[in-house]
Amino acid sequence: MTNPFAGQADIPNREGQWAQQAEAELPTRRHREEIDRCIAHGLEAAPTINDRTLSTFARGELPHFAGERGTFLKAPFLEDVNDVADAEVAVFGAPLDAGTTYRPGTRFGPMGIRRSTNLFGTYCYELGVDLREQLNIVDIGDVVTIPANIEKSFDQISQAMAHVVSNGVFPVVLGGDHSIGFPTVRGLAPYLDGNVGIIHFDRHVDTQETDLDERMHTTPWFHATNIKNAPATNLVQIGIGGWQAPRAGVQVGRQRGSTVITVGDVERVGIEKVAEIALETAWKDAKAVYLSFDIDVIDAGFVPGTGWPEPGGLLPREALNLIRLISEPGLNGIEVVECSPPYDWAEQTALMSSRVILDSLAVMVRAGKLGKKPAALERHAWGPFAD
Ligand SMILES: [Mn+2]
Repeated sequence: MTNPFAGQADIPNREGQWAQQAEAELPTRRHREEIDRCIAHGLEAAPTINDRTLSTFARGELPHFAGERGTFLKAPFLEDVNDVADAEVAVFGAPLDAGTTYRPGTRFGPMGIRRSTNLFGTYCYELGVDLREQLNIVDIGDVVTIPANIEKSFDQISQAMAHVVSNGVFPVVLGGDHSIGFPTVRGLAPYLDGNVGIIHFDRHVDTQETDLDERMHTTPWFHATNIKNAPATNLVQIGIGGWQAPRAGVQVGRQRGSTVITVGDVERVGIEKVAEIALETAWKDAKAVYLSFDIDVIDAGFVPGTGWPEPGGLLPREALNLIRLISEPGLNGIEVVECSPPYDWAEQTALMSSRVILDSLAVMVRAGKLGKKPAALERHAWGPFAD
């Protein structure tokens, strides 16, 4: 059918038409170089990713919610992740909110957590530790996640985690919603010569099989504890309670024998006793312990910027003291999840998220569990523009 308005309705010298043609004249060489560099420095994507121009770690333009170059605690940024073995601790972001079932926004979590650390120095008075002096820590940027596909995002996160731990480096993961708890443990577990215990701080048990027909942020421990060397009997969950504990998840915990400690338990027996139980449970016949800290375990009044705020949680002091106690014997990895900057009015949720990581690392340094590898200062300079 011919358009009766053809040739009449058009605008003389239409810019839209000019631009449509002009794009064909623009070069693409730099973009192709960028893709090559992303893959060289950020590794090829997981096998399930069809678009082979994507990498595992974000090093270029995409995705736009990842890859900001400000680093955690202004630690050195490691451009080429193939060199990660030079470091003792590698921080990376898993910017994902495809697993949220209420408030989204955790895809901005890594960015928000890193930015919050601009407030902190590298020295902690009462712990007597200076991380800049004592710890070889680098930031290796963010994982390329696929917002429309949670399973592909999981594959990317597992691949990133596997890269770090297979190089003998201690992983610190900036979430991301709590669905990442499954792919992080899946990436870590194969590299351990024994069982891994999980110390899980949360208001929610997160042990149901699916939520809204998918593996969401309410489900990581169902799937993680299906991994052969990550048994539920080594899963200890601290701070559980309130009105958001789906009964399906409670049933799974009962069947599999996970250990649940409520906020009431913490109040009744005190943090020393709770830490003792947590360590005993997580380390029982295990070779490694992973810390998964959902920031919503802290009372919602202190951490508004989170996906599922639940009033009545731990006080910040209680949470930090627990972190210090459970970190003392040494951990094998840390993740902090559910920090959602769009809901974080005054950045206090991000600040609490970074404090959990900083206090845990500092205690491990003080106890001699970390800080064994000298900092490669010649190669990776500290500072805001380190590159
Ligand atoms: Mn939670």
